[in-house]
Amino acid sequence: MQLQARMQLRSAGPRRAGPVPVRAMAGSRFADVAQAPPDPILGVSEAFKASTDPNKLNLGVGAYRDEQLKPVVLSVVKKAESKIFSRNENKEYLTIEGLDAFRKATVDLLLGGDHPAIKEGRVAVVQSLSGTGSLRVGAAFIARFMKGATVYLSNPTWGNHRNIFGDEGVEWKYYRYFDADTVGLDFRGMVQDLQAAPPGSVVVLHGCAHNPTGIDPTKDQWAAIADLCKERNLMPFFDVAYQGFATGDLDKDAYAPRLFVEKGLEIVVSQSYSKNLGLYGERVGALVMVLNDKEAATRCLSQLKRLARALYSNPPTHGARIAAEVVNDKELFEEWKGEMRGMAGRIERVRGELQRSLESKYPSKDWSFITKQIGMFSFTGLTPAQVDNMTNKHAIFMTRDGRISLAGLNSAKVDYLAEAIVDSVRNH
Ligand code: KET
Repeated sequence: MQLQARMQLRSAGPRRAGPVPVRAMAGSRFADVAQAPPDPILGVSEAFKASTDPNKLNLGVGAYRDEQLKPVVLSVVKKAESKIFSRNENKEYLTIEGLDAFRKATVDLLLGGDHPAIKEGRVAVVQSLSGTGSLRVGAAFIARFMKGATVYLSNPTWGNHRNIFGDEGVEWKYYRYFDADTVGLDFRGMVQDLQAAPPGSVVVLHGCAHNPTGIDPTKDQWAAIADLCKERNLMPFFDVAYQGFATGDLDKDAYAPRLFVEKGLEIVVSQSYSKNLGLYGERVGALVMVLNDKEAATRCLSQLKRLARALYSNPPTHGARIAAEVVNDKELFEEWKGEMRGMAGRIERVRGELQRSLESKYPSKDWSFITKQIGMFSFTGLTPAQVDNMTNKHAIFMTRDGRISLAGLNSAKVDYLAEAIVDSVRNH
């Protein structure tokens, strides 16, 4: 519109004398928005930051620390970054599905290189925003293409699973998983619940190092779960956030998803590089669908892209370049395996130290569960009241379900932690 014409339009209304009175706002239009509760895991980090206690210890979030309790940037990551920087690459958008070198690397890591499913083109993969973003894309896919399906989550599970599926409007239910009496897997309960699940349901399985319990099915149990999924036509959705942290070996930790594929099952997998490459803040991960049919994989990929486009358009470059560089380079890959063993080994060592310290301070109680559990966490069985005592009296920050991250513990703090646990168990 011409400027003159616009000015005429503007001056067409009745003329006001003086400035337009502005009425004071009564309050915000959002005054009725309720306060959301702090996140059960990341909220613990916030509380830890706010604490001024000199003895404070953060055993909340699952993030690896060294013996000085400092965050770690892996040596392979630094090497990969210097290679990346020397290439002087641009910051253009990636494609919606992400960096091709990363997509290849991530499927290789999951299935083992040269897997027939890769050669046969029946794997759909989108690089996404770490484990959480990948799970969310998977949840959006379920909401759109598996309408009415119920998602079964282990009881207990990582707290954010409920939000991720719930926020997509996907109905979720628990299947039994943890047996507090044996501090082991309630395999019978798990099988019964999955047998009762309607065909076409989705079963979320932790690929390895179950969070928060640290209890994984045995190889035989995995085989039985796979057979059950086949018989009952359940879709396995693996959350692989700790590959390398269960045994210290990246291949061994991919046992379950590889077994399911070998048995001819179609699987969906979310992968995260937060923990095993220490790329927490870079948000590197993938949503992978290993299917039995190439055309279906092509069409599913097109729909995953459609979903990702509306959620975040396309994924970030830097972390994907790092992961691709490490996995695709033979030398760096070998070095990473060594660093992985180092991280897993340090956690295993403090696990043993904690158990021994507890045994010496409170010998009448059985503490052997601590070294039976695997991965980053120990599920201590502390009640919410006992956890409150741990935090309020001893400045040990942990989640209220009784989980402690052993990745945040060092030898120097083992006795301090053990004393706090004994005090909490005895007196609360
Ligand atoms: N799955 C599981 C089982 C998991 O424990 C986490 C993170 C994720 C997925 C997602 O991580 P991402 O950084 O989005 O790739 N767990 C730790 C951190 C968190 O809660 O966000 C934790 O349990 O402490």
